[in-house]
Amino acid sequence: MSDPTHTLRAVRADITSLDVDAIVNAANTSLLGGGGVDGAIHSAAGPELLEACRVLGGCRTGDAKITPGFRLPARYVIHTVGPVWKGGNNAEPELLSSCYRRSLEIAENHAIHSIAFASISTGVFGFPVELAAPIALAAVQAFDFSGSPLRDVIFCCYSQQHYDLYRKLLSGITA
Ligand code: AR6
Repeated sequence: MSDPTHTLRAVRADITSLDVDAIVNAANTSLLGGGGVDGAIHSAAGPELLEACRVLGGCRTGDAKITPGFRLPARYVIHTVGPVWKGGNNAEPELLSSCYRRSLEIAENHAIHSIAFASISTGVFGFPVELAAPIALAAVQAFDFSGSPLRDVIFCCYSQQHYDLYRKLLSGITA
C-alpha cells in the first residue's frame, strides 16, 4: 500500500449501497440477471438495467461489460462473468484473474476513480474464497495503475468471514 497513486481496501457492505464510480457485478454469460449479488444489483438499479444489459449480447467468462448504474448510487455497473468452480483444473484461476483485469481496463477507459468489486464466483459458482481472494488481490496488484484515473479499489465483502480474510491478505501486502 506504499504506492501513493491508489489504495486497495476491504469493506463489509451490501455493494448496492456503495457510493463509488463503479461497482463490479458477478453476472452470468447471459447478462440477463440472476440471484446473489446480481439479483440485488438489478433490483436496486431498477428495470432500466436489464434493458441496458439486453443489448450487450451476453459476455464471455473472464470478460466484462459496462452499463450505467441507473438508480444505484454508483454511476456505472461493470458486469463480469466469473468461472464456475469445477475443481480448479479447468482454468478457473486464470479466468477469475481475467475478470478483475478486464474490469479494471474497462474502468480505466471510463475515467472511473473508485471501484468496488463483489467477490466474483465465490457464491453460487462455488469458487472457494480462500483461493479466490488471493487471486483477486494479485490481479489488482498486477494492474498497471500508472497513468490511470483509478485511485480507490475496494473489495466489497458481504460476510464477516470474507471481510476477515481480505483484511488479513491486505495487511500483508506492500502494493
Ligand atoms: N453485496 C455484496 N456482495 C454480495 C451481495 C451483496 N448484496 N450478495 C451476495 N454477495 P454470487 P457468483 C456476495 O452467488 O458466485 C448469479 O445468479 C456473496 O456472498 O452472487 O459469481 C449470477 O447471475 C458472494 O461472496 O455470484 C450468476 O448466475 C459473492 O457476492 C451466478 O450467480 C458472489 O456470489 C454467479 O455466481
